[in-house]
Amino acid sequence: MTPATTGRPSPPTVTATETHCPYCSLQCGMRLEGRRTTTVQPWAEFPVNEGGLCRKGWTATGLLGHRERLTTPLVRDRATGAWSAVSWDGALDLVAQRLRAVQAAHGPDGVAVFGGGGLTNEKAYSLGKLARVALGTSQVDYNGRWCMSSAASASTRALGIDRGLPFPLVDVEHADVVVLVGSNLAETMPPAARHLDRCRENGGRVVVVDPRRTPTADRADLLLQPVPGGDLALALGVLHLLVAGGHVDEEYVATRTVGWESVREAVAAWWPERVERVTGVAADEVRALADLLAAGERVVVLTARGAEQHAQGSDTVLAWIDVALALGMPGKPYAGYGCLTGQGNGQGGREHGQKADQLPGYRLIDDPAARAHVAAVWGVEPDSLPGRGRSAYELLEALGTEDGPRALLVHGSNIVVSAPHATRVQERLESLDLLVVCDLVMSETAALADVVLPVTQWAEETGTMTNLEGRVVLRQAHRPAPDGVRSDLEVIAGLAERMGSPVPFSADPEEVFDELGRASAGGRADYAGITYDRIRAEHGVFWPCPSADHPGTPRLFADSFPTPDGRARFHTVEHRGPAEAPCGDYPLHLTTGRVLAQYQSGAQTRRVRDLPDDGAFAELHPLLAARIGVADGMAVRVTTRRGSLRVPARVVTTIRPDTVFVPFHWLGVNRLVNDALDPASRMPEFKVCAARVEAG
Ligand SMILES: Nc1nc2c(c(=O)[nH]1)N[C@H]1C(S)=C(S)[C@@H](COP(=O)(O)OP(=O)(O)OC[C@H]3O[C@@H](n4cnc5c(=O)[nH]c(N)nc54)[C@H](O)[C@@H]3O)O[C@H]1N2
Ligand SMILES: Nc1nc2c(c(=O)[nH]1)N[C@H]1C(S)=C(S)[C@@H](COP(=O)(O)OP(=O)(O)OC[C@H]3O[C@@H](n4cnc5c(=O)[nH]c(N)nc54)[C@H](O)[C@@H]3O)O[C@H]1N2
Ligand code: SF4
Ligand SMILES: [Mo]
Repeated sequence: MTPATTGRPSPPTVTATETHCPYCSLQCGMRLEGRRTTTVQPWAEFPVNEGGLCRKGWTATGLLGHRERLTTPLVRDRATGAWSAVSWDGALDLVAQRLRAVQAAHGPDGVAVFGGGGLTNEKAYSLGKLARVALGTSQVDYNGRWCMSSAASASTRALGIDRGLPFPLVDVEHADVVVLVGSNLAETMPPAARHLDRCRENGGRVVVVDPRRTPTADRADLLLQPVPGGDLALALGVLHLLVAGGHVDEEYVATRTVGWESVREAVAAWWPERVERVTGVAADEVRALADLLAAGERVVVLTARGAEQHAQGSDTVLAWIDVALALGMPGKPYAGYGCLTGQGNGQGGREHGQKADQLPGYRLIDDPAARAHVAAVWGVEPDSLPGRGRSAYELLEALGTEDGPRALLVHGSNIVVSAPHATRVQERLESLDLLVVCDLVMSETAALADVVLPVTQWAEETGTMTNLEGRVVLRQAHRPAPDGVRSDLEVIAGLAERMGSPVPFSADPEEVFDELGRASAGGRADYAGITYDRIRAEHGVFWPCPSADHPGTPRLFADSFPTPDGRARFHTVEHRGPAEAPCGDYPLHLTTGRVLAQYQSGAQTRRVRDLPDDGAFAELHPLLAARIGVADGMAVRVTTRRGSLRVPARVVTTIRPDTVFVPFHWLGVNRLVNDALDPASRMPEFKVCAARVEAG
């Protein structure tokens, strides 16, 4: 560059920013270039995705300068439905005044807060603090309850800790067998599939358990297609065969675990033919899976939403952890159990206090020592902190009821699209005295609000995310936010001040991260030794990382488990099956999930021009289609006990004939979905309910 000799002004310096994708838990590294027109470039050195991105990642800048971006606070007149633009001070004053009125009439718990697993750690932390310190409410929870909470609860009980993967993702390349139970990662985290492909190139085998033959299954060696909700029984059947064949690692079981004897007895009754009757997986296929596992030196078992989003989700995960433990895998190199978390910060979002029962550092809110530690960091009295609140769905169900909250603040969730039994949830939202939604765009939930506050998005702000490996990464601001937009941290700080918070709230992400580090110190998810500079220098830092000189912890469990006696726990669990069994009126299973080109409630990706948006559809098997007289592309009506939806049919041979699949990225299918909850995790049963399908 020689501007002096040409005499022309120098071109703008092209500085790339190393950052991470705004969507899923893989948190693929990417470089952003160009300020006004920002483009995505590969960041090949970032080890999780090595420069590879999925279609959503490549097109992520499509929402930055989008014409539907909200750029001013809006207030809705309930009588006319009309929106008016107001100033930030006007909007925040109004919200604070209305919140105070609700609390004066209904007490502190009259106000509730709903967060999201897509929020940065700094935001999740500040939101939990806003609830506990500035609002004094116990009523705070988040959409992660719908995501990995069953795996979180099972991992904590069995392994003493909840970190999605206990090893870096690349470790799967060296496994002999990888079992994916209910994950369609070729569509939900496509760059992760390269590690599985390399596992196979290295001689390893990949097994997929899914009622559909997905693109992930197409890349696998073995596909088992159980009926939705059959995964627990399948695990019991595998354990039965491992016992019968003498393949249990007795030494590992004796030295590193407790509770095996009662599992051994319980699985005696799960011979392969019984498993076939319950799950629809042929007895020989159950045997084939058990044989593969028995022969593997290094076995990795991974669960995702297919196995977890059930009223028995946490028991199902416990059963698959039993399989991994019986084989002696957790703690062995290139082996073990892991959960593929989902949202961008699905992991960190559940560690720093936006969950109803939790304080930062994965501490429990009813533990006196935890309360004392966090209260000291916050500068408040431990007794001033409220107790445990309602879980996400229970919170939504209680809104506007006799003893439920009357006002709700939403940050980072499009509830009316993504919550189960969505008609009821919408009714509850409409019954509130005040609904405030912070979002980038007018989501379906924001459209119901009284006040909408427009916030910055990923490339316009800095903050940390914790990916599915427990690796804390840094999303860095690349370009300025549009005028009129503020960050969630600024909104939270502004509200805290107006609510008379006894302590100040910082809106500077690095300052908040530093405080989060202190609040998490000594907790299970200890971030005390992590700094922005370290993250930049090290391609992320794995928690726990208690001090500046600690290297971080990429791999867990080598010597012991973080349980009181250092051993992992087997759990004896029973197969109950889905909360709604098929019957004469509703003879089929409805299951729901994702497609590659859309993300979650679709609020973001449906607005990205370069992503296909074909609307919802129902996948049905040709046998079912023929029975109801429907051809590919014709309309069908899917009906459950809660509602009905008209969508085009996609007739495919890849699904079980007794099962229908509808993606949830468009408003509608969640009106049909059951709100039965898992008793331990309070996760709803998104993955199965009884349904009927007719030509429509
Ligand atoms: N393209 C895309 N990618 C995403 C997301 C997105 O919205 N779109 N969201 C992100 C988030 S938050 C999450 S949580 C992850 C989810 O990632 P995944 O868990 O991979 O996604 P799902 O499509 O919900 O479910 C996976 C599979 O479970 C199968 N399934 C349904 N019922 C059952 C069952 O009873 N047993 C078994 N074994 N399988 C069953 C479905 O057929 C489906 O193929 O994806 C992340 N990545
Ligand atoms: N039927 C069915 N339903 C499901 C599932 C399923 O498999 N089947 N999966 C469930 C799962 S796993 C999940 S994770 C949920 C997800 O469902 P939602 O909670 O609805 O998730 P998103 O669509 O990601 O919603 C995020 C919202 O916040 C906005 N947003 C994005 N970033 C920010 C930010 O930084 N700050 C603020 N204030 N707003 C932001 C987005 O524009 C969007 O409107 O859906 C669940 N619902
Ligand atoms: S896999 Fe996930 S993190 Fe990676 S580019 Fe796609 S959506 Fe983004
Ligand atoms: Mo999720």
